[in-house]
This record gives sequence, structure tokens and C-alpha cells, in this order.
Amino acid sequence: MSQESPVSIDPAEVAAFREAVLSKLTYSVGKDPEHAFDHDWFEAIALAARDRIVDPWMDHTRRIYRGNQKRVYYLSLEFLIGRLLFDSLSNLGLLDVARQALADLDVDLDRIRQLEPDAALGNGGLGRLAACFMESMATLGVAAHGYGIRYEHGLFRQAIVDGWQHEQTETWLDFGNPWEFERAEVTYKIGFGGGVTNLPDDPKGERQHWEPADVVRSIAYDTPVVGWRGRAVNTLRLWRARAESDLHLERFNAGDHVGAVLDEARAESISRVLYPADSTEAGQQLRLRQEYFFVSSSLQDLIRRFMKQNGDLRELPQYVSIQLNDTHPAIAVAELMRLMVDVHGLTWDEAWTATVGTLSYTNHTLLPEALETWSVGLMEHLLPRHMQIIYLINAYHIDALRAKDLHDFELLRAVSLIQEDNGRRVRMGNLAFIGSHSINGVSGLHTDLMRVTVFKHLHQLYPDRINNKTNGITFRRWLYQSNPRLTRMLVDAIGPEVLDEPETRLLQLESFADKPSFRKQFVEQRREAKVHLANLVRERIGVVLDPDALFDVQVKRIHEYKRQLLNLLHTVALYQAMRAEPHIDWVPRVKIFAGKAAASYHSAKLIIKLANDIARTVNNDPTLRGMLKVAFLPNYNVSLAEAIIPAADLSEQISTAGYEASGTSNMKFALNGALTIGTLDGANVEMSEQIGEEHMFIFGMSARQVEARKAAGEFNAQPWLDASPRLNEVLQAIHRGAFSPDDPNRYKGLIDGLIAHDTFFVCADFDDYWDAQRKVAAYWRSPKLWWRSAVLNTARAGWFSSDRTIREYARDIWKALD
Ligand code: 26V
Repeated sequence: MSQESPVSIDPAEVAAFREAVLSKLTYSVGKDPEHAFDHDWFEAIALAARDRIVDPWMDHTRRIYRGNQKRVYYLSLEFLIGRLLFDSLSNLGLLDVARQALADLDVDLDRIRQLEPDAALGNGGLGRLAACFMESMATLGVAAHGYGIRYEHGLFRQAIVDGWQHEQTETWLDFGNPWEFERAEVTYKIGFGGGVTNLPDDPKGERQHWEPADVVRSIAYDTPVVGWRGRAVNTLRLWRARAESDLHLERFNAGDHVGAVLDEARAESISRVLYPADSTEAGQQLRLRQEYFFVSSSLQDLIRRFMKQNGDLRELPQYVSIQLNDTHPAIAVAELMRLMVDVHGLTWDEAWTATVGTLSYTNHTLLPEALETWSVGLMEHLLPRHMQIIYLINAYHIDALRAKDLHDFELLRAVSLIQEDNGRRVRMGNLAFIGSHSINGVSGLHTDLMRVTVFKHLHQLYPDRINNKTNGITFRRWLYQSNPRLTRMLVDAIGPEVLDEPETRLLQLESFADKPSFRKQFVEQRREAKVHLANLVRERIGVVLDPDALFDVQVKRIHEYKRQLLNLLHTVALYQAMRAEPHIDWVPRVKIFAGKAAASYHSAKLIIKLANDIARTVNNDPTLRGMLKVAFLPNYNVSLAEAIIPAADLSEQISTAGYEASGTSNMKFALNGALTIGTLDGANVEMSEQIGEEHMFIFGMSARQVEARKAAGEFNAQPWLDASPRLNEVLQAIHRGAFSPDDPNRYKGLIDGLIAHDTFFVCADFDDYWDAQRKVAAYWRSPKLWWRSAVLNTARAGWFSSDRTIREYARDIWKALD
């Protein structure tokens, strides 16, 4: 996927980079060019690029220190980064230089690029958002530090065997990681368990001494994050767990070799693996250990930095903002209190004011099963001091309400930090809310729903705390790096300034939507991306795609609320219609699916199998003459997304309204000129406002209608089946095993369940979805209209830049950047 160089590149720069790579290859990798494997070249190039980052990194760090600039700490258990080679080269303005330098050495940079493993330290949208935010914060010059865990194993690799998902261990560190710097000297002690004793000089019992039973060590690994044009470079600091070496050695020397090794393994297991959090596996002890481990390390680290420069923790909110990415780091509320009160001697009230002033929290889902709670028993066992602090926060919080004459039992129960029914549990959402001055949702609709659902009562008590920050995406990765052809067209059409100010300049593209020559070019670049994707699909799964067909794409985690099943039912309906009338002039269509299901999420895994069963049947049916193809691409990750998104004509964003907090792939597709078929859910709402509903295909029940139906308990799908012969036929075919002749009963449970209790209103929305899909096909038949809309999607997607989102966080929540 090479791109021609835009402007003439300076031969001296090329020569310098070539020499730098050769020097790295020789002295760091230890190879000569004749014997170097591709991986050796990758490492040499990455190290040469990294060298270019170090000076601006140190400059930036010094500048922040000297200016005593307000720092923003982004605490996230997930950073779904993907590959970094093109990210670094492109943001440093070195991409063309590097490509030429390597070509001089007979090495193809675009081939080498494929060798870098994806850093998949996240599950999906939440983790990818954190990665986009890190890039935007560096671009905008926010003095930001990301804090997380350096998982040895990221998200599992998905293999598809006989149509079923199999999970395999992911090993991104096998060949080392050239981007990181180990900071062996940056290390903290993290305690677990043990007991708490009263301090004699504290009659209220607010200060305590905690003597942990176990201690684990954290070690920092820093990855520089380069902003656009290398203007600022921030740090992503990830923690690795190590056994506390003294204890370990003592046991070892005392002859307890096995015990010592077990201790070590137990300590180090904390940073071993990313939890596939979209599942019920969350809630286990190791997960709570991970949360506390990274929160405590990060808070100790930022307090040390703060004390060095400022010294009075009561002033923390003036100099520091800490953003909690979901409730995963919510134990920070108690840990910050502990550090301030027990360790640094602030009074409870001083500490509380500083804590609330410093912390803010982002909510990413309303799904009740996704809201974190921890059993009081487990908390008492692992974090006894924190449990005390949480009780005390709760007591003061409830006292304050009573003092305001609020005695409504229902209200007090709802806002308590402790859930009393079915075993006492700590509600991390309420803890994060009470301990933060700002609580934000990630799209307008999601934020509105937060105010009337999960945080209804807390919102009544603190009406100014909830605010909205609609998500965004970084255009550097999701346009410039992943779609160089379209980027080139934009630069040619509206000038190179578009790269620096896409939010405003992209709008100038609107007038090009009416130019036939521009639309023709737009079609051509799309076709090239489709040819590229078709080759990839043929190589990976052996399915041959027609690049002139309509590429209809749904790629995201597999979840019932995202309704991949609805898309599959449409696929079957289309298949049946084509078979019934094969001589009609159908719009040739390719249905592309990709996404991982949590290992323990059986219905999601069955949906993957169904997609593959349908694919096999459809792709091998000669009556269709290739009019319909279905492809399920294994192992969806950031790199695969980068190949798929530029090639999509139609983007499927079809979640049950009210369930998708925002979505971010919806924005990536629109930016790259795909048209969206979607419900009015999450940020699709803002998309329809920015882009215009007439350039999208909106269908289905609204969030209000869904809510009304839920309230009335109308989950039975029989009425919808009775009203829709088409739906009936689709469900019957799947039910009787038309797509699973090897096991005709495979989908009986799935279909019976769907009819008896259609939790996500798949059947209720089916006919409307079918009609919207017919509009899609008809529109595709009018290329002028279709491609005009496609260009307008790109032109009007500027608002979805994560730079806009970060500016809003900086202005409203962090009070940084002015
Ligand atoms: C977690 C769980 C855990 C228990 C079982 C079910 C379940 C389902 C979903 C989740 C995801 C939780 C958080 C998350 O990833 N939210 C996503 O955040 C994105 C960035 O804000 C947003 O675009 C997505 O709409 C939202 O789903």
C-alpha cells in the first residue's frame, strides 16, 4: 500500500536515515544487511525512529516541568494501541524519507510494517479510545501521562476452526518491544491483605496504620507517544509486577525453593494477562489485584512527582487532573484518600476536598451486568484499609444527605456505596461518582440516559456533575496512516492544511461532492482499497470477492446488543430472495463480518458459528452466480480494522437503541466515506446531525420506544413473526438446520429463545431493517447520489476528531490548556 511521495524529499535526510538504520542493524541488532531477516530490519527501523523521538520527548518533559504546567493523568486498564511503526514515522514526518531510505537498501517498508505485532492491551472500544486520546493529547500539547498495565499477554488471538472460535494465547512480546524503555529504578511497593491498627493520636480514627501481609513490586515501562508533526511527546507508563526480591530471596535461601518460586509466580501473575472484560470473568480476585496494583503504582508515582515540585497536597487539584477510564481504576478514590491521610498526614476533610477536586470519571456502558461491584468480603480480605475508608466515605455521604433532610429510604439505598441485597457488595460506579467532580458519558444520548438510569438518584443530589463528551477518533491513524490514497486526494483537493486542521478544512470538500471528476477519483481510490481487501480475504480464508460489489461491513466485538444476528437474518433473507428470483438484476453484495466473542459468552460464540455456516452455504451456492458473498474474517484487531475500513461501502451500526454508549468505528467508517445503516443509538445520533440523515440509512425503534416496550414487558416475538412472512421464513430455515446439515439442531435453541424472549428486539426491528437495506440497494444503483453522499460523509466527519473531544475535556473538566 505504498503512496507516492507528496513533495520532493530531501536526499540528505534520506541518507541520514539510511545510515541510522544501518547503524542500528549493526550495533543494536547485531546483523549485517546481507544476513538480516525482515524482523531484524523492523527492529533496526523502529530503533532508528525511536532515536528521533527522544530529543523532543525530553524537551517536552522539561518544558512542562519548567512551566509547572497542569498535568493530566489518564488511568486506564486498557490501551488498544495496535502497531506503532507508521504511527511514529508518520507523526514525525518521516514516512516518505524512511520508505526511500529502505528502498535504497532493497527493503520494502510496507512489507516490514506487517511484521510488527499489534499491542492489543485492550478489549475493544474503551481501550481504543484511550489510545486515540493519548495521540490527541500529545498532538494538542496537553501534559498527559497514560497509566496502565504492561500485560505480557494481550487480548487472545482468535482462530476459527470449523466455523467455531478458538482462543489462543497472544504473545506480542516474544521478539521484544523496541518502543519501550524499562525504568528499573521507578518502582513501588504495593501491599495486599494484612491488618489495620489505630494510631494513638487520632481520636476520630480517620488515620490508620496498614500493615499488609503481602507486598508486590511494580516496575515502570515507558513508551513515548508522539503527537502530530512531533510537536509534543508524552509518556505512556505501563506497570509490570515483580515479586518483592528481598522476601523472595529470604525464602529461597532458607531452602524453600518451591515456595519462593510459587510466591514469585503469584506476584508476577498480576501483569500476566488482560482480562477479556466483556464477559462474566470479571469479578475475580486477580482482577481486583490488577486494579489496585496499577492504581496504587500510578498514584504513588504522580504524588512523588508532585511533591518534588509543589509539596502541599492540598493544592493537588490546581496542578493535577486524574481521569478514570470507566470504574476499573475507581479504587483510586480510596487509595488517594489513604495516601493523603495515612501517609502524608492531611486531615480527612482536606484530603476529601483534594480528592474530589482531582478525580473525574468516564462511564462507558449502562449495561447492568457490566457495572462493577466487589464483594465486601473480598475487599476486606485484600484491601482492609480501603474497605474502612469506603465505609467512612459512605457514612459521611449518607450523614450529609440526612443533614439536608433527605430521609427517603429508596434514595438512600440507591446512592449508598454498599449494595445490601444478594450479598453485600461495593458499587464501584457510585464510589467513582461520589469521589469525582465530573462524571461524563460518551455521547449525547448515553449521557442523557445516565441521568435517568444508573445515576438517576446521584444526579438529583449532584445535578452539575454529569456532563457529556462525545467520543472521537484520531485522524492521524484512521485516515492518514490507514488510507493514504484518500488522504492524498484530500491534500490535492483542498491543500496540505487539511492535515493540520481537518476539523474545519474538511468542510471545503463539500463543494467537490458535486464534481464528477472528483467523485470518479473517489470511486477509484475506494476500488483500490477493495481490491487490496479482497486479496487479503482470499489469502486468509480463501473466499473470492468481487471488488465491484457493495461491501457491507460489520466489525466489532460480538455482543447480542450489537445485533450481528440481525445482520445475519438479513443475509439469509437476501439469500432466499435471490434464490427465489435468481434472474432479477440484484445488486451484488459482500457481507463482511469480524469480531471476537468473550471466551465464556456462549451465545456470541454461536453467532460466530452461524455466520460461518451461512457463509459456507451462500458462498458455495452456484445459483447465486456470486451475487452474494459472506466472509467472516478471523482475529479482528486494530491492524485488520485499518485494512477493512477504507474498503467499506456500507457501515453497519445497528445496536438496539439505548445500548451502544457511543461506538467509534461508526466515525472511522464515515470519515473514510462509507455510508452508515444504523439505529439512532450512541454517537450515530451526532453523526446524523453532522452529516445529515439523508446521507445515512436510519431505521428501527428509538431508545424511547425500546424503553416503552421493555417497561411493558413486550419481549415475545410471535406478533412480529405473524406480521412478517419474510422473517418467518428466515427463522424457519435456520431452525430446521438449512445452514447446519451436519447438526440440524444446532440453532434450535437460539431461534426458540429469540422468539420466546427477544431481549434485543431483533425481530421487532427486522422488517424496518429489511426496508432500509432495500433503500441502500436502490441508492447504490444511482452512483451519482451514492458517491455524492460518500464524499459528504468524509467532508462532514471533522467534528469526530478526538482532538475536538480532548479540547472539550481540557476546557470543561481538566482546566488544562488555555
Ligand atoms: C463490558 C461487559 C462486561 C460484563 C458483560 C457484558 C459487558 C458488555 C460490555 C462491556 C463493555 C464495557 C465498556 C466498554 O467497552 N464500552 C464501550 O466504550 C466505547 C468507548 O467509549 C464506546 O464507544 C462503546 O459504545 C462502549 O460499548
